[in-house]
Amino acid sequence: MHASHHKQHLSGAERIVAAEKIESVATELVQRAQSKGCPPDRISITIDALGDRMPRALQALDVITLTAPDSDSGRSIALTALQHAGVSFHAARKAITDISRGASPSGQVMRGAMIVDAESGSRLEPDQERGVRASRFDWSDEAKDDIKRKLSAIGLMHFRTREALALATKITHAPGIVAELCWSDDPEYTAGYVASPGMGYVRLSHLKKSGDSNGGRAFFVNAESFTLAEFIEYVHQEPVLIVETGNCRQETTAEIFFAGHPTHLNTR
Ligand code: WAQ
Ligand code: MG
Repeated sequence: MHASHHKQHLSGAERIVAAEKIESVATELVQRAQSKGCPPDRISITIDALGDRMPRALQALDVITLTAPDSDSGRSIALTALQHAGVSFHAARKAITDISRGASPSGQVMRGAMIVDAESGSRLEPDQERGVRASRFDWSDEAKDDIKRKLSAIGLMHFRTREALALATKITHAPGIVAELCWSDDPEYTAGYVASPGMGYVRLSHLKKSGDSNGGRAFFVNAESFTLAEFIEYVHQEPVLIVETGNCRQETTAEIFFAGHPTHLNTR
């Protein structure tokens, strides 16, 4: 589902469901599109048959929250986390700046994600206005119940966390991926995350100030180990069903967390 107002992205959501659930899920998605503060003037729902393409079964990333009481501390920890994941200081800082300004060339929120060279910081997505949209991912019914329970136990009840964790899990399995950075474009939702195959889903409760309607996503890639076409095909087309959950740990400090991840910091 994708909802917009005057061609500006408002909200979107992705599902993988059994054929007999199509009607009820489509209704859910329309309700979702209309629940935004700003009423959309366009809601599109695209329904694709997966045919005999069996979804890839994945386990969700481990989840941890690092203490970040304001957006400055959150962004500074995100910068460190990205460097731990192998993103250069320059590329990480540039992506944070791009998202905070509205990453499309016209300075608006993108509907999809930037693809960023983890070393040089160059933008690689073919359409910088729109970005690339991850699609075709969802939780299995059992894993969804299980993750709701595990996230609730650490105080995380919002559907956004669950959906972002699903997206991040798909993306960390993409060919050539190094890390992902995200924060919401919802002005009231200040939380975001850095995710990588080695670190899991590292959540920060503040990556922007309340009231700020800029948000976005960056997929950092190692340009030597991947072809753009293969990466985009995976992001758009590969169906992923998350059938197993990971660990969901209590909030801790960045110092404690990074001490347990003695990776080389990419300081370039
Ligand atoms: N694929 C690629 N990029 C996307 C997609 C997608 N399917 N959906 C959204 N984006 C981009 C787009 O630029 C949005 O502006 C931006 O990401 C943020 O999207 O643990 O709600 O749907 O509680 O606003 C982070 C969760 C919430 C933190 C993320 O993102 C937590 C969120 P939103
Ligand atoms: Mg949004």
